[in-house]
Amino acid sequence: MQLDKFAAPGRIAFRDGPLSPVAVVVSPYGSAEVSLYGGHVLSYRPVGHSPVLWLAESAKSIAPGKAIRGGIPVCWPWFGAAPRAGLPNHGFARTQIWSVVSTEYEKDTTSITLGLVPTDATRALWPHDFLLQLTVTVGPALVLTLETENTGAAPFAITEALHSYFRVRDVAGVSVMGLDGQPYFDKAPGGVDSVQSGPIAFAGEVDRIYARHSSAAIVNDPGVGRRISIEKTGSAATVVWNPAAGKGDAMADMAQGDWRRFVCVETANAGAGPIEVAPGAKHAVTATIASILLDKDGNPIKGREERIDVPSR
Ligand code: TA6
Repeated sequence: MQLDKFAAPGRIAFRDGPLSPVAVVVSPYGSAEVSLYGGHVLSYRPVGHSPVLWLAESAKSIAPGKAIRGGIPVCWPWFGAAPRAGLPNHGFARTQIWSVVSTEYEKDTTSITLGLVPTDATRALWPHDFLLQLTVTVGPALVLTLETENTGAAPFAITEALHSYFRVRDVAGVSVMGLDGQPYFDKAPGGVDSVQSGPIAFAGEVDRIYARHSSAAIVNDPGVGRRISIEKTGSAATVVWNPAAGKGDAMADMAQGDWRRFVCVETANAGAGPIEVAPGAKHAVTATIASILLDKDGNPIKGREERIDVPSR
């Protein structure tokens, strides 16, 4: 693919990645990297903050067909276990090469839109015509919009997630707020229905689908001294995951102890009925991710966004 026409000095560049080019997206407020392999956000760093996303070392030498561990995998057209045997967990979007549709920048924001369309390989897995587009915008926050369009003649149904891995100092000290009182399905003990009481803590494996949670969640990380807020639209569910030592240390694409370094808070449509997309119709889900620094008493430091000078029009 000819990428030069999508580059803009100081705002959008492309570097080589292990399986595809990686877009480097820069705005006055921060930067992000997006791999065309998987339409996968690898990193996000607001100016003056430490990295917001956790990414495994194994991402540097990812093998074709394998999903990158960390960052923001796109789980689509299904979340979790495959609808029939032999199909990949979390769908196929995260292991396909996407193309660049467009890039643009304004004074405060820089965006890239990637697209995925059917191939013989995707039709063998899921026999539908679609246009899937991911727009990543770096501004005062990181905004991801995943838009599904049914370009075929028959309806189809999807589940999906922006499977965000947030980087934390030590998961043991982290809590996730905003889900108090929400019913959830707990996969960790083998599939139990429960109700959240207070913030989510990570004393062991957590693998939960909050299937009726369409509002914001906050990752509170006193270790780093910040909160990460995740606001969303078009998402009926939030998934929260950390594998803890037992499963985490057994995962081939993570180093020992890596499980301590992240929590996944996923903007999803999963766990309840799937989203039906009629021929010609579109469905969009948006996640807005912001990093908020805390003072020594744990209170948000307001009005402390830092900026850098970048080329403007
Ligand atoms: O979102 C949580 C989850 O579905 C967990 O059950 C866990 O398996 C995780 O995703 C990672 O899945 P992956 O296919 O990337 O290994």
